[in-house]
Amino acid sequence: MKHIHFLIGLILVIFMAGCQGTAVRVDSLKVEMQENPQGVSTSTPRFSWQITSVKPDLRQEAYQIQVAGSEQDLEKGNNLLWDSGIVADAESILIPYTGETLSPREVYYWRVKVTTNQGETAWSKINHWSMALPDIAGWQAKWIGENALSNPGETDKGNTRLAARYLRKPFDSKQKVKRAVLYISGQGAYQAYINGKRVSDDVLAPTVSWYPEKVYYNVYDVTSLIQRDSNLLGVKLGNGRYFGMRESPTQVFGLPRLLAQLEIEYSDGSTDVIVSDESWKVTSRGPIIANNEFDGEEYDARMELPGWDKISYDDTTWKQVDIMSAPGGTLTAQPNPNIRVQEELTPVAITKLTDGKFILDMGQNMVGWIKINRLNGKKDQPVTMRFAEMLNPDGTLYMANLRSAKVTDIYTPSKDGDFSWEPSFVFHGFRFVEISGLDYQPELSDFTGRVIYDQMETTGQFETSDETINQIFKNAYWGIRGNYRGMPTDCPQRDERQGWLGDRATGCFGEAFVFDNALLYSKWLQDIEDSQSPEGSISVVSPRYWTIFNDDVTWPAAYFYGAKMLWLQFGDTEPVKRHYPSMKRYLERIQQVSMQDYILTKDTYGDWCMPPESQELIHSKDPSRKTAGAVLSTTVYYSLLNLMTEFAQLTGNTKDIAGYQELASKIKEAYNARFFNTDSALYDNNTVTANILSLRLGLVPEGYEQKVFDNIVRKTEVDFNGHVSTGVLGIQHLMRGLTEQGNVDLAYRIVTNRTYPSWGYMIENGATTIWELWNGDTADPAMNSANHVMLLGDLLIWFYEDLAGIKNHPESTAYKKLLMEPKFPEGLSHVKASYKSVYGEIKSEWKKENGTFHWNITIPGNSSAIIRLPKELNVSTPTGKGIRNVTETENSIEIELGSGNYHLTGI
Ligand code: RAM
Repeated sequence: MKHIHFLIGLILVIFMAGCQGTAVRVDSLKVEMQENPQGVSTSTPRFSWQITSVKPDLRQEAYQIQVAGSEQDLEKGNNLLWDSGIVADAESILIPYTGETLSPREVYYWRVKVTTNQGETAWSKINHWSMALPDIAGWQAKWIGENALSNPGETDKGNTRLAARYLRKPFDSKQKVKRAVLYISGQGAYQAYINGKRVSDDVLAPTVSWYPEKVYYNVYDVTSLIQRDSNLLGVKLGNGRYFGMRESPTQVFGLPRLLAQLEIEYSDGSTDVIVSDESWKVTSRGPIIANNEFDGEEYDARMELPGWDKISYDDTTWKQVDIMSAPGGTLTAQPNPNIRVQEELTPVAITKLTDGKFILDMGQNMVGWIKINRLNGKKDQPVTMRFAEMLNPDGTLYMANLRSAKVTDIYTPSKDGDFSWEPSFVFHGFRFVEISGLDYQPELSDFTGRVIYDQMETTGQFETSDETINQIFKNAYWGIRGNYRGMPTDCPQRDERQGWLGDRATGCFGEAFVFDNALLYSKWLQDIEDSQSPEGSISVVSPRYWTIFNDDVTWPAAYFYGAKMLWLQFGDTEPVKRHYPSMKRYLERIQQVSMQDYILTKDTYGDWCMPPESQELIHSKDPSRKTAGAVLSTTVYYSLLNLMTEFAQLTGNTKDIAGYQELASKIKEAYNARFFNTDSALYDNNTVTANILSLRLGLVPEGYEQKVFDNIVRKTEVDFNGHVSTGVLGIQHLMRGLTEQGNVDLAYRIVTNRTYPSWGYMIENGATTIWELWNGDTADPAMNSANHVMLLGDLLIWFYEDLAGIKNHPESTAYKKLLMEPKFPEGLSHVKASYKSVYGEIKSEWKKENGTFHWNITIPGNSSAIIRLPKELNVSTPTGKGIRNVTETENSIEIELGSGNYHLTGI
């Protein structure tokens, strides 16, 4: 763009879509960031809403929230528990409740009304939420299960093996039910039924946790499932992470167990409580004879228990349940939504192998499982499915990178004829499925790929004129959602699947443009705190199913960066407040054990997964490519001190600030004395990572920035021929770093490369997700997943902030105010992006076409934007509604826009 001189005439078009009247509306009502949530545990739930108008420049000036115990009361304004009154405030997200004390279990109704610069809204529709049980006093239920390994082959050693438990409890409902609520936790995972119907579509519930500290339970309104007189509550219990997949290093906490409390309120005001206790029956001799997240599920239809989940079933052969010990952690209402089936795929091809097996191709590396819609089985002849991400050259499954994970689902028919089936307690990461045990060629429609991840909205779309970028975005999209399972995991396929911190340190920001991941990440930060050692060490895998206290810095940084992301992206300051003390403890611990002469010495993983010198290696052995651990630890620790300064300000811990700043400046001085070569303006051995971390994290002495940057560019262009040379650490800063110092063209070259090493090279080699290694096609399979997201670094942030110009203004959080300053790399002619922020959907689409420039922008209600374009474009001064201000500086023109739709044209 800088090469083309546009004369931009700015035409403002306000799309008066459906231009009936001038009504201002308030909608998208949320409590604790969810619509009508059940089981809220905070005593001060926070309210959010969005406002819209057909006219531009909509601003909230005041709001009024009302809360009552019933819809009728709220409508009439009677017995209000909270009437905020008219509060003169522009804020429309996360406003905390300050009314009368809320009671556990109760349902509350709320509405909001807003005064804007365009007039008042009507009262919003009425939404509701329910409160959780009181922590301990609320529970009368006991943990129950079957406290034995009672089937052949079962073991809690090595590769664990255990059948699912089936539990049942008949109960009567004497009257007409007004409200029935099920509070339930089944560890590791449960599926609950009332009278044969699932209580929800959630799968693999509840969310994972560090059980010795925290145990989550779910809350479901089951009123409609209860029938008059006799009822049956049935629960299937799987192993999940509680009865872990491996005895070591993954932990086995104990045998599965259930806690359930069904509270019924009748129309006459009387109540009943059905709880898990010794009156329940259990069997582990059901059809799910094994379920293990790494190894798969085995289903023996000959052992089916037809009707076990209905009242009429005869359970005389079942045992009385055992009372089990509590897992230990605090019982807490789950704050984040559970996993669900979020999409379905039909396979694209079936091939027959010479040995009679079939290979299904899903056309996409996905995470979930295969649902068999209809297959013709033979009695006693198992149908076996194995899962893999890639194929060998001979068309068989490539299983070498799965390590000890057996990834095998088996269904054994009880009779000849059609059957359908899907597993209950496992998932796989796969594109290809090998099917054996069939005597005929099945059809594509016999199978459905069920794609699973945490229930959340897709918030971002992104498309450009460049096909490589588009496919990278698509691969990222599949990779990110494929690795959300109550925690962000490293990978979904091999015998690992852990919440590795380092993989998400910066990635979490980019992900937050594409997915509404706020509740997932705030829950994961709690897992990190729950996994912290008494000394303050952070486990680089959290929840610490693998306990690894390295006392290094680069992986634990995700704890701090994640909290900052939630604040910046969603406006949620709670995580910073909640975790401030434990973050501080960690920083102190690191000073004690790792800091020598103001250099942080401990580091475990280096610049993990940088491209090695030879393509079959996993890690480079060449010292000139490796960045010193102390460089990584020290620069990142320095960034944490600066973050803590911001956090201290936010949380009122201002007395800590001087200490952080003093330490930071000593570290900067020591670091530069030790690693900075002032003559050549390079750090240590001059890796791109060493230089870019120093530059972006603010350690470069004033005046040397350009020279350090020049070294980065030279190294990238000359030594690596315009390719990436960094691993997981450097890549967190590379794209933004190159761009903010003025070389967006080099960033663009890196992202559009199709040769090694690059994201495009992965695509060139058939990737439909992002690889763990730049050389994932040639490296040792010992650590080579085809579905990791850590190498995305800051790429998605760059897509949104720099290519689309969707960026927070430095003074703003949650995009209340944007600074839209798209960059125009040579060769890119079109970018179309959208992001559903907490205030509403932001859109940016620009196009360069035959010498003209077009930019469509949408700014949601109650937010605003400053757009900044280079002066050389000769932008003419715009006028019109929604334009708040125009400023010209020496090099740029800045236009301040209120909410609305705008079309800019340059000629
Ligand atoms: C691998 C994981 C993860 C990484 C660690 C250090 O085993 O897959 O991606 O964070 O190592």
